[in-house]
Order: sequence, then structure tokens, then C-alpha cells
Amino acid sequence: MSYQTIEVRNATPSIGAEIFGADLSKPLGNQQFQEVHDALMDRLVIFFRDQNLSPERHKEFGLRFGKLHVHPAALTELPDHPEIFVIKADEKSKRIAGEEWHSDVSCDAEPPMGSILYLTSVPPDGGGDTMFANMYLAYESLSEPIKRMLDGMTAIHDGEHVYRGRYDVDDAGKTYPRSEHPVVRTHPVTKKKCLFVNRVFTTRIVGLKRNESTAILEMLYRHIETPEFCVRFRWQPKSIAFWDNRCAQHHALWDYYPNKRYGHRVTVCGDKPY
Ligand SMILES: O=C(O)CCC(=O)C(=O)O
Repeated sequence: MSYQTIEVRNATPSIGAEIFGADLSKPLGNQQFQEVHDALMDRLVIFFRDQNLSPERHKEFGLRFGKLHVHPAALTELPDHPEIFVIKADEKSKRIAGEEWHSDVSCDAEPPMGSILYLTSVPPDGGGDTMFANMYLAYESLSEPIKRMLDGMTAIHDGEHVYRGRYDVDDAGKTYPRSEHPVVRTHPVTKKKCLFVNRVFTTRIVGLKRNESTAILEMLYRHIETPEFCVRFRWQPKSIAFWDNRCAQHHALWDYYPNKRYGHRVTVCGDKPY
């Protein structure tokens, strides 16, 4: 890849890059937008530092990449911005978002294409890093017999056990998304295959006996976490991570209790996996 308006410094050989030369507080020109998009396609997750992003600008930046997603379960904490999902933890938290490896809201029929997380407050003594893993590499490094077995299989992704009662809202009578997706999906832009099952939402592989499904999913979940597929991002206030949910999974580390961590996430809609 060659870039004219930004500098892209890879964070590891397999995933992640830090982007220099883009000021996201201002609208991006077409050339720079294309280069940021290309860097995301190439690196799966991109990082920016020292950005000043109001909720309005955050949404405008997300809108360059597609329609904005509204979370199916969380109460919006910013009444004027239902598209902003607040990420926060403090001494009162009993859990945080993203403590297990996952792809955002994969229970949706059309799961999000990408998520743009902007943190303004990070724990004072360190901690609170986010890990990202490359799902192309996870697929490609499986043996041929396992690839053949998984190609053509589908799995159920369910929001019920994840979201029911989670956000302290009365959700009696509410139904949460549940969808069937290919275990191996094709990325709509790069056309490459990637693994698309995750510990948070995927409950079973369709057509297998329960113990077969559990064993295969557990094998895949452990495989997905292989350190060589991963990058670990250390946040600073005003950092941004923008990840492609179609080909990357992530895991937020909660090693900083009772300290505070706060930010806003804008999520870009995606399409039906195939
Ligand atoms: O807080 C983070 O670093 C990520 C949280 C998360 O998993 C998410 O926004 O999907």
C-alpha cells in the first residue's frame, strides 16, 4: 500500500497500524478518507492519537464509512446521540463491555462493519489495554481438513444470554437478535475468508450434536486467541481504535478496577455475512 496523505506504521507484522497525519476533528478530504479506509482494510484495526472528537464529529467520521448502528440493548446515555455507545468502568462497575473475545453484535442479522472507539479517560496506573486478533490468519492457519470441514457450516449467534438484564433496563417482553451466520465468512471488500465465530455470541454450530459443536467451538476459540494473531493497544486519553468487525475480534482487559476508564463508541452498520 502507498499513502500520500497519511503515514501508516504497522504495530505488528499481522495486524494493527498507527495512523499519523490525519486530524479527525475536521472533515476528511476524499483522498485522505480513501487512504484511511485502505489502511483499515489492510491492517484490520487502526489507531490514532491525540484526536479531539466531539460526539458530532465522531458520528460524522463514522458516517463516511456507512450508516450508524444503534445498539440493540444499551440505554443511550447521551440522549441527543443514540448512536453513541458509552464505554465506561469505575469503582461501581460489576462488569465491562467486551471482557471476552468477540466481534461486535454478531447476533445481528447484519452485524456491524466496524467500530470506532474514542477514549477520553484512561486508568492512571496503566491497564485497560484492548487486544485485537486477525481472523484471516486464524482461518488461513487451520489445517486443510479442518478448513474443509468448516467451509459451508453455519452457526447461531444469540444476543439473549448476553443482553438480558445486562444494562439495568426493564427488558421484559423484549426480544434480542439471534442470527445464523457462516462459520467462515468472505470479507465483502478484500474477498478473503475469515473465521466468524466468537465466545460471546456464538452458541452452536448448526447440524452438529451438542458435544461435537461445543468441542469444535472451544477448539476454534482457543485458536483465535493465538498470540501471533494479536496486537495489544495501549490507550492514552484522546486515542482512537477503529476496527473491522468482519475480520477482527477484540478483547477489552479489565485489570484496572477500581480505576476509571471512559469513552464513546460509534459503530458502523454492516451487511449480511456470506
Ligand atoms: O473498551 C474497549 O476497549 C472495547 C470494548 C468493547 O469490547 C467494545 O466496544 O466492543
